[in-house]
Amino acid sequence: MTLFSNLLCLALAALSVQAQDTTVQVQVGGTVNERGGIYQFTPSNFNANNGSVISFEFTGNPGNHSITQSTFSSPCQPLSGGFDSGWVLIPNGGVSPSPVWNLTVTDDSNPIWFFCKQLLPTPHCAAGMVGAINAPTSGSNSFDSFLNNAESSTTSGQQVGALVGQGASASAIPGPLSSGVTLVGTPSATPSVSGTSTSTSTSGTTSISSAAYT
Ligand SMILES: *[C@@H]1O[C@H](CO)[C@@H](O)[C@H](O)[C@H]1NC(C)=O
Ligand SMILES: *[C@@H]1O[C@H](CO)[C@@H](O)[C@H](O)[C@H]1NC(C)=O
Ligand SMILES: *[C@@H]1O[C@H](CO)[C@@H](O)[C@H](O)[C@H]1NC(C)=O
Ligand SMILES: [Cu+2]
Repeated sequence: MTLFSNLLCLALAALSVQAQDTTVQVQVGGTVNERGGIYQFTPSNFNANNGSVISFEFTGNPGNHSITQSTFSSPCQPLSGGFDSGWVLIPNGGVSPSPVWNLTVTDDSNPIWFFCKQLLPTPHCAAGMVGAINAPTSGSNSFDSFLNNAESSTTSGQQVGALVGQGASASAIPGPLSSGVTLVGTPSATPSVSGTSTSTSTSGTTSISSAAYT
């Protein structure tokens, strides 16, 4: 190898190391006129290496959404011991800056499935508000199959989860919770061991003028 190609190899190695810790920005919720409408994560199907941060931005307004871990076979049921952001209400017109929830991938060897557990005014999961990290690109457990499962779901669970999930974890609740933003069902710091968490703690005391999320 020449000196030049050695240097090139070193530079490429440095680049590929850097590429392992990426940030993926995902918009939570949309608007009526957007392709896909209100009930969506954008992007909803992507890959992220171990150590990558998924930055969920609560931009959809008005919106009252969650990022809640589920499983391939039960897309609209919170996974016991799974991650959960809680419901974050964004008033009509949005807020600046939008609240963000940072989720770090801690195991990229298995797919990570998630959904929005909001039921108002209609279950968002069955409306297609689901997402996947590191899902197979094809086959019986691809993202498209997961989405189909979600869209034919007749029930949607609402258990409160934790910051720490399976294969991905957050170290903080969504923030900032500026004026007009409300967080309901604050996730616990550690995973729950049973599937039926009884935690109903809430935080965020600011109220908004519109009573319900339409
Ligand atoms: C992923 O990274 C975490 C630290 O963020 C580390 O604890 C874990 O062992 C890593 N897992 C793999 C499979 O590399
Ligand atoms: C999310 O991560 C970004 C980049 O590190 C940081 O600036 C921001 O404060 C984090 N937000 C929360 C709520 O943890
Ligand atoms: C947001 O959704 C949660 C869960 O459905 C609900 O408890 C809360 O009242 C909603 N917030 C508003 C302002 O509608
Ligand atoms: Cu939603």
